[in-house]
Amino acid sequence: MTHRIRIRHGWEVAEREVTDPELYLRRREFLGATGALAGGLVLGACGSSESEAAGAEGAPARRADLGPWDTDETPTSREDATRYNNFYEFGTGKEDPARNAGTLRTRPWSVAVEGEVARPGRVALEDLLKPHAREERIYRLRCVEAWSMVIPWLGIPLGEVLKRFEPTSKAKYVAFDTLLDPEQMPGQRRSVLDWPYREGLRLDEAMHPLSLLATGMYGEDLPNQNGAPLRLVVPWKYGFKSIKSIVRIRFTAEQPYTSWSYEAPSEYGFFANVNPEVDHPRWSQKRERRIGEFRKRPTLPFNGYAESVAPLYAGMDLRKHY
Ligand SMILES: Nc1nc2c(c(=O)[nH]1)N[C@H]1C(S)=C(S)[C@@H](COP(=O)(O)O)O[C@H]1N2
Ligand SMILES: [Mo]
Repeated sequence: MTHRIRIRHGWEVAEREVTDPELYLRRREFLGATGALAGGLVLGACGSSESEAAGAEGAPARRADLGPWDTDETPTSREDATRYNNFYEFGTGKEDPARNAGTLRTRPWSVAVEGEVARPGRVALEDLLKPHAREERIYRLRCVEAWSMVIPWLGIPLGEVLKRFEPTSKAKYVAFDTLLDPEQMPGQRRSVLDWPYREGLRLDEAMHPLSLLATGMYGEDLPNQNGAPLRLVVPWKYGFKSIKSIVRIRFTAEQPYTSWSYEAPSEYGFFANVNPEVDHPRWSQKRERRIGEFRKRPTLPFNGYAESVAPLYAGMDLRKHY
């Protein structure tokens, strides 16, 4: 891996953050050299939301240090992103994961690869990550509960990892499991969900260059409460699709079981694409509260990534398949 000194991001010197010593002292050296070029074939793919945010004519130029997939919206403070979490394995309160996730042992860690693949097996985390350069991706995260954040992740494109296992022609979906261990994850002692937490994607969604396997955020390794040591980030879907602390990847011919679509089928189905036109049974999804902001802002179709991901759903009735 090569080292690269990154130019200091705007968010690192945001006015409300300069007094935070943790931010002030943060290293600016990142692993991974190809971030700015990776996915360059679809340059400006996030353009719709960017131009919307900036206004049409005379819009300020996009910062030169941003990669093609990055939003230039101000990232949420690291403090908020690591203290306001959903990770039911450590409790259902927003501050429970930060308080309780210290019991999770993230090393050694391995991932079981199963199902419709030529190369199944158990892979040590280091071996899973080794061939790939870690990239930074600044993505919006929209929770189904109508709050949102902007998070600078560190990770590797999911599709590049999945390809290495050589999915068979029968593989149409990919399923992910979180660790099941009530000793390390005290929330699993209560039957809040049918543990382990499980999620899944259609294979073409998983192969989309926006889909990220994240190992870090804010220039450092993931804190446990954010899904260490390995989590999914699928920024055009509601946050619950972005499963944390992954121990199993399974390729399937049929649509896999997913925790939330099973737990609350009246709320969301398998796809769970962010869609301001489809309300939650108990609230509207038209607007969202960006953590750290006062006024609500409109929610964008596919969370602002429509230009690059809408083609995945061509011909599908998005009011039915949500
Ligand atoms: N295993 C597991 N993964 C999970 C969850 C969870 O409870 N357990 N919560 C999901 C939800 S609802 C959201 S919004 C995001 C939150 O990620 P963050 O805490 O890193 O912001 O994680 C998702 N992944
Ligand atoms: Mo969520």
